[in-house]
Amino acid sequence: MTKKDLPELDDGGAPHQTAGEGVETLTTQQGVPVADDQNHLKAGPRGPMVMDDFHFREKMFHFDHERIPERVVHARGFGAHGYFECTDPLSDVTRASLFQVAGKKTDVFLRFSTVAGNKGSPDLARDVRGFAVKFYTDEGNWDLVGNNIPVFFIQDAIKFPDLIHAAKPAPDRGFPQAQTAHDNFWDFISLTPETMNMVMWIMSDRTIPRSFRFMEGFGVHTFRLIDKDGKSTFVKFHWKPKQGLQSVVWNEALKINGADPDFHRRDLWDAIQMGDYPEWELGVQLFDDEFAEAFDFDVLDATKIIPEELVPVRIVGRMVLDRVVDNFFAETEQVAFCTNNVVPGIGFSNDPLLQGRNFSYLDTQLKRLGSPNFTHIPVNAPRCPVHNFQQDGHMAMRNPKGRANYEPNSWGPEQGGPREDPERGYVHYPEEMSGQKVAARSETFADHYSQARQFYVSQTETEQTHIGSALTFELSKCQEVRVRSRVVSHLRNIDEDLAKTVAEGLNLKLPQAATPAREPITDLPVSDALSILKNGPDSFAGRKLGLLIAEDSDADLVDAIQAKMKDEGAIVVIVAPHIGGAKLSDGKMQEADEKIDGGPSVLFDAVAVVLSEKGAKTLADMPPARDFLTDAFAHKKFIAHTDGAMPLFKKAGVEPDDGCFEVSGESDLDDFVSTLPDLRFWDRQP
Ligand code: HDE
Repeated sequence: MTKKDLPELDDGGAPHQTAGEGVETLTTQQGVPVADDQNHLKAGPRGPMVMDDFHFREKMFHFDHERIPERVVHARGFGAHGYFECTDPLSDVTRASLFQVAGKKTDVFLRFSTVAGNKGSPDLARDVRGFAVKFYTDEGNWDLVGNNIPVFFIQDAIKFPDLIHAAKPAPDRGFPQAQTAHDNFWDFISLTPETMNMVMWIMSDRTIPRSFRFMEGFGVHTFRLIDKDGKSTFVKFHWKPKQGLQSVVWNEALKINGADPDFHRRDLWDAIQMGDYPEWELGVQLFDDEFAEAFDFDVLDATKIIPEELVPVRIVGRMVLDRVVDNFFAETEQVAFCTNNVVPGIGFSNDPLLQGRNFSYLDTQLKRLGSPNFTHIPVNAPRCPVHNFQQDGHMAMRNPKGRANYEPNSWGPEQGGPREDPERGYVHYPEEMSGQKVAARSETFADHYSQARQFYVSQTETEQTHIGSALTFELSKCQEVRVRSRVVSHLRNIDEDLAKTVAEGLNLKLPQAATPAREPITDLPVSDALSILKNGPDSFAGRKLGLLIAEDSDADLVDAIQAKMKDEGAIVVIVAPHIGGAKLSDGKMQEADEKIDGGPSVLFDAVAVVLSEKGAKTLADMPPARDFLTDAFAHKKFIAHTDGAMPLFKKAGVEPDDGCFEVSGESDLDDFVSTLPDLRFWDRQP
């Protein structure tokens, strides 16, 4: 086919468009204009390739090398730009420049992720979410590489490769992908009691968030803040979403993965593109050596939290995400977080997990990005001056200027390059050190069950049920009875009822309790901050309503629902039997956003079924329409519906309850709308 053989299109999508009139000229990487990008160079139209074709060879060579190794963990991620604004200066405890003055803004790049799945895995896998923030401060980049859960599985970094191997697909068969519901994972867990607190968190709805926007973030480890006189204060970092906390239910998660495997990244992209910028508050828990000494657990043990009721979270700033990336690969894929990226005023503790991470992240960037010059990639480059004598290497974008690439030198201020700055420079906290060189675990890390219990008893009854069901589900996927049994033997040290529920769910004889290394504390107080449902939203803003319509649906009601949702700051997605829409009661066509089989109710936070009797009868014969309703009902969503919708309800076997609101006009909508911030009608729970 030559260019002139290509068809003319009348919608501007001409496939043979050539440069000119505002269309740039295609060039090679060398900038040479390209004349033909449809055919490679041949010896005659039907002949073999001629190797002179530098354009073809360069294009194919570049394509062949497009992939870089995906992250060994947290491969699937999604990033966005924004800013951090200091609201309550921390100058009393740190010299870090971003915390000195209220109102000071610092650019950030945030990457959310799942941990276990590969780059192409679905968003709603039950998994911990990464919450990694790069602050481009004016004294260098600070990376707070956190998760949406404040504790971790293990206490010492040396066990990380084992944990991850156990969680990832089994080496002999290469599956299962992006899930922990398999023998290897639970085998490792059951033999590693320090994971028990984390097990409670991962079996809770924290690991099936509704969206990145509705999750908390945590720095996990204890860090140090260091003031201008060198005094250190311990700190734990917290991100609190302004949008409130929200998760999906498990059956919904499974279905979302089929309906929209990109559910989370699409949600963030849409919110930012619509100008509904997600926001988090940054909070700190500050404490000193005295508190650390007196605390029931070791503050260096990343399997423990410090309850907010014990050390309150002081809000010191806000982060707003207001810009999507220009290019996914250049930014989200190439961003390189390193826990050892700290700035003056922020320091490390001796948490043995953090110490190991400080080696691992730098090392992994070299593997992934292929050069020590990964800091030259724009998303990784600091936005403050960078001067040093490091040079060369693959892909160097900047090298020392002038004559000197060593120090000391005598080439003078113009040619001699930069020098150290004892005043402004980073100084490590001069912690006293003593002791033997040992591969050992401190005795103070030995309590594995007390905080697991505290987490469990801090949940609402609904949430406790979900934890029991999740454990039963995951262990049901383990084929080895000994693995199931060993996990239940640990649960007995956490909560006897939970252990019984899971054992019954598995048809398992209740095993003996595992022998604890240290007797658990069973009366740690309830901490409301640990529950999602106790920290839900106070409005329906930023949520989605699925509005199901068909032929003859009440036009006024459709308008009224859309107007109300707009007032609430929520989004309406119109679902109809056909994507072209449906003719409403006023004879006008209402366009649809989704055809019924592409817009299942799992994608929405609540639904309205506005149907005429005729429309309902048509939909009653369509399985996806029946699923729309039965799923919304089973997932305990609030449902507004017209009387006309009843034929669909009947056919779907749904009997309206107190979570269903019959509406016939605008004035009926208030009850429904004021209930929406509750998000689910939990009383429907069987
Ligand atoms: Fe990571 N982790 N991790 N991790 N981690 C990585 O770094 C590692 C841990 C976390 O969006 C890797 O660039 C070790 C805790 C996030 O790019 C790697 C240990 C927490 C991300 C690595 C941990 C995290 C990573 C893989 C045990 C929460 C994604 C690719 C000591 C506080 C960052 C990469 C992004 C990524 C190592 C444990 C969070 C291999 C050795 C605890 C959010 O370096």
